[in-house]
Amino acid sequence: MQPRIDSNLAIQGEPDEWVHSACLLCSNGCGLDIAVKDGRIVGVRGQASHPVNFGHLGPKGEHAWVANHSKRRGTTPMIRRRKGEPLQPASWAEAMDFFVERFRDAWAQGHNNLACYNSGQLTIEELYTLGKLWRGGLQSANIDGNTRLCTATSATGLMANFGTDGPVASYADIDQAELLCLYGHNVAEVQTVLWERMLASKQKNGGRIIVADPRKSPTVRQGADLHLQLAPGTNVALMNGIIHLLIRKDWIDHDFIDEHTVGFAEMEAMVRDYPPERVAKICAIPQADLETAAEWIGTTERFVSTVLQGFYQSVEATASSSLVNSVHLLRGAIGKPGAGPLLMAGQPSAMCNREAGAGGSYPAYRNPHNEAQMRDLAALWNLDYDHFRHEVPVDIMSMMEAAERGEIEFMWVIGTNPLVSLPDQNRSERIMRKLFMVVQDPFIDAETVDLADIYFPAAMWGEKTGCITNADRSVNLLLQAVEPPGEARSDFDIVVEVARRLGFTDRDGAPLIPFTDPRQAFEEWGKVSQGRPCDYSGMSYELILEMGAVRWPCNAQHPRGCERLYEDLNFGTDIDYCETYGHDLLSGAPRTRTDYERIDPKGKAFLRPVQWRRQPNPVSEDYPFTLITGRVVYHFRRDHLYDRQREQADGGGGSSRCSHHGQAAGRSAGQGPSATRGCDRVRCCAAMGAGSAR
Ligand SMILES: Nc1nc2c(c(=O)[nH]1)N[C@H]1C(S)=C(S)[C@@H](COP(=O)(O)OP(=O)(O)OC[C@H]3O[C@@H](n4cnc5c(=O)[nH]c(N)nc54)[C@H](O)[C@@H]3O)O[C@H]1N2
Ligand SMILES: Nc1nc2c(c(=O)[nH]1)N[C@H]1C(S)=C(S)[C@@H](COP(=O)(O)OP(=O)(O)OC[C@H]3O[C@@H](n4cnc5c(=O)[nH]c(N)nc54)[C@H](O)[C@@H]3O)O[C@H]1N2
Ligand code: SF4
Ligand SMILES: [Mo]
Repeated sequence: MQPRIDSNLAIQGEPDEWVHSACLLCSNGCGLDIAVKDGRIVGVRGQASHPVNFGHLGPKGEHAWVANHSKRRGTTPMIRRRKGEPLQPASWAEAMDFFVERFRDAWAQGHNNLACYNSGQLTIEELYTLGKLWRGGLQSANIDGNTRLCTATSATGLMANFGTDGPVASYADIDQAELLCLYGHNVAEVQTVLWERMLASKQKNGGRIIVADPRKSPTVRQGADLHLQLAPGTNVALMNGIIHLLIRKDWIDHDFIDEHTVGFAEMEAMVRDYPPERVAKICAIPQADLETAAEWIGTTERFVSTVLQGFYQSVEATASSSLVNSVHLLRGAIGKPGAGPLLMAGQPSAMCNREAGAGGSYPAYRNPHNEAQMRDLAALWNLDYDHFRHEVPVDIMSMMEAAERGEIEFMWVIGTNPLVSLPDQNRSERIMRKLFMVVQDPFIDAETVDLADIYFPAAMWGEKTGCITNADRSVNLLLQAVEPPGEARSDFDIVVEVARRLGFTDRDGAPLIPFTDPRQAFEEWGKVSQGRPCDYSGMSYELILEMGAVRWPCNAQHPRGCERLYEDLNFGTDIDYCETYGHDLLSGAPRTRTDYERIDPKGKAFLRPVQWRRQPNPVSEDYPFTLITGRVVYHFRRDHLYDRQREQADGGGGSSRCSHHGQAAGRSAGQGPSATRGCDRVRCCAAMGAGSAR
């Protein structure tokens, strides 16, 4: 992709300062600089040398900063002393006292009476600190991230084959690939800059693109050479059909399979049931399309497969995603330039959520069932192992069920909007209304704030410093550019303050959270992650600033980061290294260490065969539609744009101009809250790969 500096500036002339940062609106992590004038953010420009985006920005990256100026920003803490009363402004001291009082009350009923639900929107410093507070201080497993709704499958799918989480290939492989397979990934709308990079690769390499999606999405329309327009819910059948053909045509790498995998005989036996005639019927696609897909995959050396919500948010999510990994293993197309699976993240810091241990995993992909790994963590945190409670992670849906049964009373929500995004909104609302809710969000009008008993106003992007890891393991550093509005404070500062007030200490009585600024937290995280797959021990803020972004692992062996995992073909499956002992893909039953001992592949990868099952609720006369996921490129909240317009009317804003075509920014009304359009410039972007205006 050729460098090009996209920008959106609301002032004439130069700002006072350009501050190094990255876009925080999707997992692509495009590098940009924030323009600051008179202490306010007035625009952004892409970083031409950034290894992710080479200066390109999509519509969201260019326009997101407008939201910082929203009139709906929370500027003071609020508390609701009794249910039914309105939220009242409070000082930080008052709000913190109230927090600690109610936290302790709830804690008196047991450590599992509290829950923390956080986010793939926070920095790794924040997530690490929060995870340490919860897992090391309160020692509760009731902590999860909204990543659970998003790309948890990416983690489980990777663990199923490779023993640990960790996206395998990187964007550098996309540049070199001759074939890109996009499984349930509408990249043209959701990661517009990655799409430009894919199209550039296709052009340079004379490559091809296969898209598996029930819809003729913008990705299909703009770039697919083959569209597998499968019926929703048939991903497993599709993958089994592809694997069937790869084996039947002998497009597989026998030496690689023998030396580096286990499970081939079972895989071969299972996919015999998936001849193309049958699979074409199940998936409702032409048999010739399936055969073409298998042939391209079977005869192209350098190919990368991406996977996103069309697989993760469909039935049999882990199984179908794992089968994509298996295709790469069968072809020996992994761990070398231009070849590998890239199970995508979606949210900007879903990766950090998984790495740091604030979601459904322990810090640095540690296995809570492995005593040595837990001893190691206790030692790093200077906790007494004999009293270090490390229970099996609990997911948010299980926490909601526990809350429904009255077993959880206190919930701390940070950087997510569960009233809108959790499944079954009515039930979720009913449950959350019963709880003591702490909601920490930059926006006072985030729906979940309505349910808050305490509202903490959070600083947001541009107003705090910290690192964010993108979908291909590239770690960005986002520097603070401006002060947060009013009394808003960073999530980092809030979590540190909570830990101090709750008095969490290590085994020597020293504060459990000994640091007070993000850099110190980053350094501690470097030590805690050392020796694990997501090893940050060789990384520093300085290195990230120098390189633009650094891919983990970054350590003595890879002092400037690592382009792709498993180049040595040693996978993370060894019994003492793996993140999980796994589970049965059909029944979900977990495997114990004893089960694993019998199958320990000691660094070989698993091939995990799995049968396709008819989805549990197929269409019927009474229920004639299947609803599926489908994002749109224009993704702004109406009121933020409204505020901007008002600001311009007030004379505070200046004008926003298209950096390519000089068009003035506009706003289309009446498209509903999440479909307002940023500017006509977006249309120009769309023509270049940012999806099409609807
Ligand atoms: N503009 C914009 N960008 C975003 C976001 C946003 O909200 N707006 N959100 C960010 C986040 S958090 C995420 S997770 C990513 C999501 O990024 P994507 O996963 O790419 O986006 P989706 O539109 O959710 O789903 C992708 C495609 O899956 C298809 N699909 C549905 N069911 C099936 C199925 O059964 N099989 C197959 N093969 N495909 C199916 C849909 O038709 C859709 O085109 O986007 C990120 N980027
Ligand atoms: N029906 C349906 N439901 C879905 C999906 C779907 O496709 N369809 N997709 C699922 C997916 S993939 C995802 S990722 C989830 C997303 O679900 P949510 O996590 O609810 O998504 P967001 O709207 O991004 O909410 C993020 C919140 O964090 C706040 N925030 C932003 N920056 C900061 C910060 O620095 N600090 C703090 N404290 N807060 C901050 C924002 O103001 C916002 O309120 O939804 C899931 N639910
Ligand atoms: S592709 Fe993602 S990270 Fe890049 S500018 Fe767009 S929203 Fe931001
Ligand atoms: Mo997501």
